Amino acid sequence: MTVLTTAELERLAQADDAEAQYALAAQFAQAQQADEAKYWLERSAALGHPDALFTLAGGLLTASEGAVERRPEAIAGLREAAARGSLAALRILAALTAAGVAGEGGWPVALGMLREACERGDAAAMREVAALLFDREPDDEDGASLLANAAETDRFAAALASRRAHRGRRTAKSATSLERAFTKLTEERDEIASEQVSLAPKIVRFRGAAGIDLCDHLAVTALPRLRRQEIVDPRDNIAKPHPHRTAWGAGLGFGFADIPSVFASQRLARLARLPHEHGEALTILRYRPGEQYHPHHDFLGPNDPDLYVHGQRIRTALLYLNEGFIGGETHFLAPNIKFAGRSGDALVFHNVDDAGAPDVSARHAGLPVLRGEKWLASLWLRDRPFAG
Ligand SMILES: O=C(O)CCC(=O)C(=O)O
Repeated sequence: MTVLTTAELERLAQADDAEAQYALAAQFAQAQQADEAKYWLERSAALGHPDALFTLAGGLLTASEGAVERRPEAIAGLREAAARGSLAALRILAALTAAGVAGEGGWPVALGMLREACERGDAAAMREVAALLFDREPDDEDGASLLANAAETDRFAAALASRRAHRGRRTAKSATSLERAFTKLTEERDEIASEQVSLAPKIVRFRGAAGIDLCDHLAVTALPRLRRQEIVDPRDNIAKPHPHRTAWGAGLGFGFADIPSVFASQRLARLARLPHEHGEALTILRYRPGEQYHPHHDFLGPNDPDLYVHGQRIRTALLYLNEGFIGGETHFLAPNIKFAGRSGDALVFHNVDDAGAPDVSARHAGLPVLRGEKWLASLWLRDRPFAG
């Protein structure tokens, strides 16, 4: 492989070589020269470079400001990137379609896109399909084969396969049938049984709400994006790190959503008996020893401006992604209820009473982890569709 010098790249980029423009943009981005990176990315995208189109669209989806307003533009960019061959764009479009924010068709259309990505050899798409198949049947042969294929080139798939091996589950190549795999994904599922834990506050537990492979998928893919969690400072409404909330987490907003995270978040919304559109971004949390979430309410107080913008946070759904750690229970203070979920268990609680008023009895904490790591997916749900 010939490695071009920056001067050679610049000469080619000036001569409208889209590949060189994209490579130059990457060099500037790495050197933290954001304006130059943006300039070359935009020129490369204007010439139809699929990765440049994808990077620009992804940037719009994850922007800290204006992401909602510019979502249609981002989706149009993803569509163009996908049409020009970006499988990453096709995969995100599948997730956004399943989430109902990128056109009509929902899951059937989303699965069609994911299947196309698999047919075109996309390892990440194969890994995502495997997570859904294992959620139905942990020993699914097509899932095992897709994950084994994906693990050859995809580091997340390799990590997931090794976790499966650790649990004594096979991940081996066999004759995969995408037709059979995708047919299984459209079959009806049994309802997940619920158990009332408490009436005041209203807390409901669901055993085995998600398969362990799906839980692992959420944790493993979130790992590189974890950052210290923050709390909104009521004095200036700016989120900041705070000693009351020391876990690390990653919000899976639309720019970071994938098919398994949309699937998990829709399942949690269903268990909470609210439309998925009411959910905020699913957040993956990791607590290491000593980390905790001090006692707090999830409802928004009357002085919180967000209450008037996005509505009340009426329910919380937690999915426990692992087990085996010591400490770290979810603790409701009065009545005194401590909950240590097993991998795949979910807990749903109401933050408001039947009249919609804040329910102070739902005050809860994530107790400090004493040994090991606790992994959790958390979904806060509003009283109206959450605009993001
Ligand atoms: O970590 C826990 O068990 C509780 C998490 C929590 O309090 C929340 O997400 O609101």
